[in-house]
Amino acid sequence: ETDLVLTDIRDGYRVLTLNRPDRLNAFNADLHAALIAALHAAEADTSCRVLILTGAGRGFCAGQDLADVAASPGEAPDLSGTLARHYNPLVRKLRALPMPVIAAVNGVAAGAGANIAFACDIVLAAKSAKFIQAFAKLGLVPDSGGSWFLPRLVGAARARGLALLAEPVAAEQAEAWGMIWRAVDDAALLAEAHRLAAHFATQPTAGLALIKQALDASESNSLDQQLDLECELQGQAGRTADYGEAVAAFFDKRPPRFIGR
Ligand code: T3D
Repeated sequence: ETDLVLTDIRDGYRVLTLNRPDRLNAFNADLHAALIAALHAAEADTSCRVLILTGAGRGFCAGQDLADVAASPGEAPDLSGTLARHYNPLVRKLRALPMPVIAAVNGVAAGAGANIAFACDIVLAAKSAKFIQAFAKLGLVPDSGGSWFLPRLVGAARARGLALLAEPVAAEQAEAWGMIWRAVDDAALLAEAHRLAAHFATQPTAGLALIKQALDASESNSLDQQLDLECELQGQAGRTADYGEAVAAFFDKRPPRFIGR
């Protein structure tokens, strides 16, 4: 059987490729299990300081595999169970990983597939890629964090339009709306993702992980709480070897050599 998630180990980072191309990399339980295992393996590898998440074939991810639902007609599907067992732990893991995660959206990202991209730290998309909040068309609710990410990324008016109309948004529109970091030419997508990953792999990883934490917490903190959190996180950042190295390199007038801790 083919690997549902391909792992390509590079110098300082890993590329994880969702690999069910004939279904546009739609999620079934096996793909979920393979992806979460690949994320745990990446986290356990201390030499891995960045992840790229992309899709095999012409799609990034078409969300939930609807064939799974069609397979048991007449039976009420336990969607809460699927979210609780699979999608929610996946989104939580992506947010909590102590390293930058780059989504390289190579083609259509629909339903949970779109929202899993938004859970990543930097979203690059091929210009031919589209983002679709497909849920409304199925009578479902944006999940995998979609109802949380959308208003924060694009504002209330656009979030409502996207969620209720379920119309595709092209990559360049997504960039213009601030939904993603950048839309790039199709042929340049992977090269750009590798360039960014190679850059991050030389950066102060522990500090980057603290930045992720600070930005996530800011979504629900008051300014007062956030100032306290910045105090605490900056204390931790200041104790990393990389901060010492950055200051030493500054005065030596040389580029820093970060070890990620
Ligand atoms: O279950 C729960 O717990 C709830 C969780 C829900 C999370 C969700 O993600 S709900 C949203 C589910 N996803 C969708 O509704 C998207 C369905 N797919 C589409 O609308 C279209 O496929 C796309 C717009 C994504 C792409 O369109 P197009 O024309 O480029 O490709 P296609 O021909 O529709 O798809 C190619 C093949 O992939 C096709 O198979 P075939 O005919 O070649 O054998 C198609 O059936 C298959 N495919 C695409 N998406 C899915 C899928 N198969 C199963 N599940 C899919 N989601």
